Amino acid sequence: MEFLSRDKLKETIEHKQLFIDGQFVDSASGKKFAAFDPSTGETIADVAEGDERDVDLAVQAARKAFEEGPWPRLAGAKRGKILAKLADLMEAKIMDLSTLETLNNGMPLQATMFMTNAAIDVIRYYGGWADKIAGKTLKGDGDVHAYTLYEPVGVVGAIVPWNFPVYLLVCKIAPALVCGNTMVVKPSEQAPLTALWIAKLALEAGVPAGVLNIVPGFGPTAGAAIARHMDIDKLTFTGSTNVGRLVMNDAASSNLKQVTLELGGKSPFIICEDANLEVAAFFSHLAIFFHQGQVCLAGSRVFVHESVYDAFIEKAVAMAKRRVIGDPLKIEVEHGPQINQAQADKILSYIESAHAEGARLVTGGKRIGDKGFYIEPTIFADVTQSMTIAKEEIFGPVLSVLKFKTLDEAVKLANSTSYGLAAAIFAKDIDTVNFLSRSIKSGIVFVNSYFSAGPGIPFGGYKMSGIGRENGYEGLLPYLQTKSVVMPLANSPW
Ligand code: TXE
Repeated sequence: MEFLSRDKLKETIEHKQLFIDGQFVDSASGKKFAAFDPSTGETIADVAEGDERDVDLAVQAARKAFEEGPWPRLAGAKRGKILAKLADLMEAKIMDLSTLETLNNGMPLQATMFMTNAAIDVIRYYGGWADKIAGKTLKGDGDVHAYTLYEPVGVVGAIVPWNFPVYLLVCKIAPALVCGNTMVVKPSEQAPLTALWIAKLALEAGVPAGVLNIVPGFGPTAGAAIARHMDIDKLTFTGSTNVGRLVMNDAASSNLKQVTLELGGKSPFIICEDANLEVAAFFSHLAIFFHQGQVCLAGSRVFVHESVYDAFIEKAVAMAKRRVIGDPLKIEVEHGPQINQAQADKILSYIESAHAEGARLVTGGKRIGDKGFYIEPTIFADVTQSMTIAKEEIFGPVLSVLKFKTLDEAVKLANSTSYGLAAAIFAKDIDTVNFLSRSIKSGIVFVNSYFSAGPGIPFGGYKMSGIGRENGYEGLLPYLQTKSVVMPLANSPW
């Protein structure tokens, strides 16, 4: 497949300003920041840098659109139709959107296409809920008639990270908008470009001006302004556990806005003695190396039964060595750069710590070249629970392989982390599968598979991996207020 050169691609980037009240505008300060291409380290666009003043303008537009505009008052089916149109517009541009995403965040184009498709599925899924969001008739005490109304929460602030800028944006805007909320979104300063384009497509699809506002900028300025804003009713955040704690504090110390958090992970794979090792190695490879390990549910710890430990490592190493590394814009490439120098340095320091603490490197372990931020797919064997790489989120292509003897030991090891986002079990025995899936403390458990969720499956964290769920029916609930209406009931025949 032929693609435009990087220079030509840069020229096609249209939307670099803030998107407030249906218009692209410069920031109040007039400042700009550089968006980079992680595979070269070069600037691809100068983007308007929003701060507290811009967030305030965006909130005013969102508030007006909520209190006075048609959006929350539209029949649900109409909002659904508009979301379906947005999905169609994104689908028509899927190649261009995915290319821009890859240019700005280094995710291999084959993975980006998959994720953009997944994002479109999420929009269609939530569009389908539009005319089905309804309360219940309730049984009160005595002669009482009561029912619940589901109402939109109001103005939603969303803070989005860089690893899946389109997909994670959509996991927030699709459910929030379908419920009738209005929004102020801050994309990551590392990868702000696709969010601006989607805002434009949303306007074209019929989302009224002021309903979806996008303010690119930095965390401590624009991000904190959203978390602290007194007129934002709800905050939804995806990012690091540390910043999750900060924004929750900000939400609490300002107006106690409701908070949903999707944070880090250290997801375990448990590979039992009766597992199909080919299948286990395939999914483990995908789970740790997809997007260079920059995935909240990366399968970064693999616990393998001692009887199949060596055989698993042999397969895992062979697959890692075959991985095609290179320019993420080339469709055959599976492994691109890390997002930036800071993340690459952090990953390399984890690799050093693994050497120092006695883990056995079986493949990878080095930076590749000096242009862009490439790191080899890396696997450490003989990792023990006390080592730093077994405990902390690395957010890079580094797999820790540990050994277990009994299922009880596997559960104990898998659960001995402050995270609880996802897990995988590879086994054929149904009793083993049932025991493990009920014992593991995580928001999602995959059996003999991984990543195969789809928009109808709720996703979110136990423990310090987060609060609340995205996707599925549960993903709607954070964007709704439940109001109970209660009245006396006279002359009821029942
Ligand atoms: O995340 P940050 P970073 C983890 C992963 C990674 C680490 C650091 O371990 O190595 O986080 O990545 C905004 N108030 N994940 O630094 O800083 C920021 O601008 C309000 C896991 O990129 O958490 C961006 O929009 N907002 C994760 C968003 O928060 C603030 C995905 C996330 O940035 C802020 C990404 C502040 N004070 C990283 N400071 C996942 N769960 O998938 C920053 N932000």
